[in-house]
Amino acid sequence: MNIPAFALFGAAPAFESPLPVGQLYFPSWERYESAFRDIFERQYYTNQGPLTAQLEARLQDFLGVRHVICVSNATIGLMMAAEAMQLRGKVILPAFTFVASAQSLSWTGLEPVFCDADASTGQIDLAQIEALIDDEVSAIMGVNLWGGACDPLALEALARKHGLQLYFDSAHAFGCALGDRKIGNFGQLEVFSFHATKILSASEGGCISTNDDELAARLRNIRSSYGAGHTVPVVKTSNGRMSEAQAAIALMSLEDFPANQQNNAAQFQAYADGLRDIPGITLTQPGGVSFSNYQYLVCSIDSERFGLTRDRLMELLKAENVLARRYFYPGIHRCIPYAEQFPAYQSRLPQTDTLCASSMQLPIGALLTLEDIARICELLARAQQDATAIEQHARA
Ligand code: T4K
Repeated sequence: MNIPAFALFGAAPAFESPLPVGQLYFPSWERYESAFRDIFERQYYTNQGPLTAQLEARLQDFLGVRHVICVSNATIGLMMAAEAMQLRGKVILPAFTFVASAQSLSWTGLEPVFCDADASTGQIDLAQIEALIDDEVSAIMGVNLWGGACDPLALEALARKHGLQLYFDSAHAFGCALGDRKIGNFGQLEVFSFHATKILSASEGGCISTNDDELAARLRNIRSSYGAGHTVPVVKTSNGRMSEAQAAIALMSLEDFPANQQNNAAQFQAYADGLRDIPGITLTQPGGVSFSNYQYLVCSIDSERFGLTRDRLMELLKAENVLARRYFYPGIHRCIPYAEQFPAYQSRLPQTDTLCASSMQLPIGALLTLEDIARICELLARAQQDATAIEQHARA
């Protein structure tokens, strides 16, 4: 049998340099330099400076929300949120999310209650939440995944029915909307990430949005151990402040958001066209929203139909310099400390386990062109056609 013509077996890689997943949209060096010169001339670098204040005002406008509290990253934002909401006991959240969602609860002395996911969307399975509610549960944390949403309206109704608090980890959902209501306006508050891999980037950063004045005042006091300037007493403070350097990048990124969203949408469509006829690979559409940021390109691999496992395919792509990733892996219920603390979840979350075994994230964002995407899809089509030979040679 001929050796399949892939870099894994010695051919030249399809791409000269690595194509990472992650948005990585950054302003030009000239814009960056000019913004930083201003900061240095002002000699005011952090502690709620003028750029942070401007960013908060612009984000309030953009999201159509009463308060935005900028923070140093979304992980801190989630920890601050649980404290500000004065949650007690247990909080229900999906197991199919980034570990920071659950870790924010552990930091605040709360117990995560893991809910299974919907197999086709990856979002929390709404039908399974009610069975998890008991007297110790004080809140639900919805997670809006991959530029889609986890049906926030249905979650609001469910939380109301059971007298539970509700908030959202919207790290993936900046700029998404449901009709004329932007993500950022649901539940008591929402937390966004401005990590470099996200569409709105401060390199590191994030924000919390809320329409609740009291909660906003508490969050501002929790954000800073000093200098918050408000009068709402809180038990714990921290340092979740955003620096002026972060705010400067985020302001430029917000300006660029419409163009970057359009670029993502075009890239997503190019993947949809290129993957449509390949057996065993299904693109996950960002459902539950009327407007998506298309921040992630996630597909699921059916190894029977494709002919290769997801992990073999990732190995093949990596050799071609396409840095595909598992997303998420493993499910939080299998991560330390939860696997040891709550072993019963190992057999209770079959859809999460299936998603963890089959989901694959492909590059989308600033570093790619539509031609690159056509080449990635072509590689995937060839991999599917040559699957038997690839598997035999890889094993050998
Ligand atoms: N909730 C959810 C649902 C989340 O997904 C996240 C984070 C959070 C909460 C917490 O948000 P933050 O506290 O981070 O604001 C990444 C990101 O660090 C993280 O933001 C993201 N979600 C998580 C799912 O992924 P890593 O460690 O897997 O990414 P990393 O650094 O390996 O980057 C991905 C790819 O991009 C790599 O191929 C390398 C490349 N890259 C990355 C960076 C940062 C670059 O080429 N340049 C860069 O500057 O966590």
